[in-house]
Amino acid sequence: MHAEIAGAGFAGLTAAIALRQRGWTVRVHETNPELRAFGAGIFIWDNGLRVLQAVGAYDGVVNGAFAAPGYRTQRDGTCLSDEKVNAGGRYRLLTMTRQHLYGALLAAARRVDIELVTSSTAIGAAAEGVLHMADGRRLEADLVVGADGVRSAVRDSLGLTDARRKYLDGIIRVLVPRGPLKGGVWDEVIDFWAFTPRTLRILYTPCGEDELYMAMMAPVEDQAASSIPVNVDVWASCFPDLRPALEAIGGSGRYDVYETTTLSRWSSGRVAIVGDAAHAMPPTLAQGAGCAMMNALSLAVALEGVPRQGFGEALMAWEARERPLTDHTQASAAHLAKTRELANGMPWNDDCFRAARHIPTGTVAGAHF
Ligand code: FAD
Ligand code: 5PR
Repeated sequence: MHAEIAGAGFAGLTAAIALRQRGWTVRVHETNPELRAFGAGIFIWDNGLRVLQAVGAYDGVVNGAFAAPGYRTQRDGTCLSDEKVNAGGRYRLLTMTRQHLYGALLAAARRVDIELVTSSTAIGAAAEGVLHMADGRRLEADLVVGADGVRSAVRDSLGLTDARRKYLDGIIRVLVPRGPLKGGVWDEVIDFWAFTPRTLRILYTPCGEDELYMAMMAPVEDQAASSIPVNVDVWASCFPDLRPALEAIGGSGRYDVYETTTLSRWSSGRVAIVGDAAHAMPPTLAQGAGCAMMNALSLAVALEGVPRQGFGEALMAWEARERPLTDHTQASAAHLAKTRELANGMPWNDDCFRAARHIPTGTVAGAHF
């Protein structure tokens, strides 16, 4: 069996490895001239870690990622929740730079002989198993995977998009040196909210020995706080302890808005859509990549032992089995984004953590967890 995959992000690489592990030949097309991740840091919960283990990327991820001892929410200086995570806690949560996660997945992909082509852009697909490329090529495959992100060309060419939504809140994400912010509470993930003197939020996330990821949320109407370069005095007026980190930002940073996508169906004939292309969600539960990797692995599992002519049906069974959890996670994340409920503390309940607690298809319960 042969697969052509559009997009070498977290979803595309995971699908590629999982298919290759099951005997497929796989080619992945990445539109960028380089194989690399964009953006600052990322959270990976238990479910994502299990998938990384199943595709052989776990050791590479653990080595160099950060295991915070706790996850705290603080509002106007008052601690509202402080949950132990990792050792002694109920959940495992590794934080890392996006480039670190990407590097570990890429190394795992290279170990299993996957063809990775850069500067190769998909423009669409056909249900009978064809990936159409920008250079005019028509690539036939037993399976085509659209893992080409929130603006997926593969998805749009098949008319699968049901709804897309952009949110009003946006966020500046930066990576800076930790500097003096180390030890004790500074080793925890801290969700700092301030409502006085103005409404701002910084999700403070150590990502390694010396890397700090900050997700800085400002209402769109607060132009002084949402502009780039970051206005250190404005942000330090709410978070004086973070001044050294704020000063280290310099001219870097980017303001991004949240987007969601839902599809009428995750597949059409021999074409499957995975990751943000299928189910982009607000980052409030930190499960976008987690769900992307789960669905990429379960896609490969769903086709195991299935004869070529049975793929259409197998892909519908895959969606029926896997989609309810993703839909639930996306809806919960959207609710949290809309209500700003996280300002009252992280809801450490089974409803919000259903995805984190899930044993993904294709992974082994127990293992290192
Ligand atoms: P992408 O990462 O977008 O990868 C798609 C790839 O396809 C890219 O390499 C792109 O260049 C390529 N491509 C695009 N178009 C084409 C084309 N036409 N042809 C070929 N290649 C193409 N998730 C978490 O799990 N934890 C977090 O902590 C977390 N934090 C987040 C914070 C923010 C602010 C945001 C916005 C998201 C966050 N997410 C998080 C979500 C996570 O980033 C995404 O869900 C994840 O990156 C999706 O992976 P993907 O491979 O589907 O898409
Ligand atoms: N969690 C994470 C995150 O990056 C953000 C949020 C929650 C890991 C924002 O970037 O609530 O917006 C959030």
